[in-house]
Amino acid sequence: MLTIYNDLHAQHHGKLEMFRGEMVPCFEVPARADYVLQELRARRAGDIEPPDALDDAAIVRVHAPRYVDFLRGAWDEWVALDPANAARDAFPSYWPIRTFRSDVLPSSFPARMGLFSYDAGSPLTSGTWAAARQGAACVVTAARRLNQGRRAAFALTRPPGHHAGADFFGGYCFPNNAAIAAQALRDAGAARVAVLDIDYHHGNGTQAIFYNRADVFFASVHGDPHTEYPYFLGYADECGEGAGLGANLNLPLPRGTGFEDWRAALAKALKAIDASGAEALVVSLGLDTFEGDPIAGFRLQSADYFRIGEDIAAAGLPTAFVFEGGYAVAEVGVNAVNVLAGFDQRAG
Ligand code: SP5
Ligand code: ZN
Repeated sequence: MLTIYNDLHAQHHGKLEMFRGEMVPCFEVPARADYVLQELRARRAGDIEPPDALDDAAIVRVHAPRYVDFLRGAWDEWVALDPANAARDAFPSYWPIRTFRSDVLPSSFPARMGLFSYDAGSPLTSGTWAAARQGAACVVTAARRLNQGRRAAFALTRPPGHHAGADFFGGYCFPNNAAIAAQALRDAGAARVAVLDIDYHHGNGTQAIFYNRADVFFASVHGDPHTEYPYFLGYADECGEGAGLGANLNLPLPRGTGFEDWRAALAKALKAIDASGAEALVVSLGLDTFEGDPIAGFRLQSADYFRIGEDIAAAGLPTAFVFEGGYAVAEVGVNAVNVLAGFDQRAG
């Protein structure tokens, strides 16, 4: 498996996140990607390359220009509020929910933090934009390698992306890497693309970005949002709308689900992807389905991840894997590389 590695990922380094009224150490840490890189190297799992230079136009294909402008300047605006802010990460405090206006772009930075976000658990740090932009470069490069004839590529990047919408961050995500990859594949000529999201948490951002489009099929296996983050999207009755009706499949599973039931849901998702006529596949590869994950509730074991890779390879599509969640830091490398190894073994 070819890996496109985000060499700038550690510039995004949240210290704390809000949890039940207090600030706790951030779960989404640079060591996550370091463990995956170490495991790729130890198992000689293929070439590891930096991304090609990015044209920011690839980001604006799925994100609102005013949101991208906001992300680009956010850290400097945060520090301009108070020089002491340089020592702490930026968080939103005010959100324009129902009955408020979101068409007006306030000049206040705290107001724009809320306009462009949906939770208080996603610290924005001094290097968030540098890391996130390089992540977009990684997924665009991975898409390009598929177009050049590769069967698969793995974008090893953080921050993750699947919770980020066209104009909001949240869930540790800023740009939506999987959506950028899917759009890049479309723009390079694939008539239809599928996104398979196997992170524990529903990929609300990816779903929302493509919800009214027929050309990108979205399928997700995740914790039931009645009890699991992100709570407000990811239900089974969300099937797409307008031209996109029928191009969205949510397969929520109860907290505590083990591999047998999880794998049956994966089979349903892959069957629907096959029926969608997709010519390429983007996998939002979250490893927080692992039984040891500190913030999630499924019970997958490390060996199960080989089977996942094999099942995905059997779909027979050019495949871009994009690293998403997975917070059992010491095991995330083994689990991620097991998926890739299972894929490579089956794909031959
Ligand atoms: C990409 C991704 O996986 N984002 C997940 C964001 C989850 N944010 C909410 C975290 C809730 C933390 N719950 C802690 C439970 C500790 N026992
Ligand atoms: Zn997750």
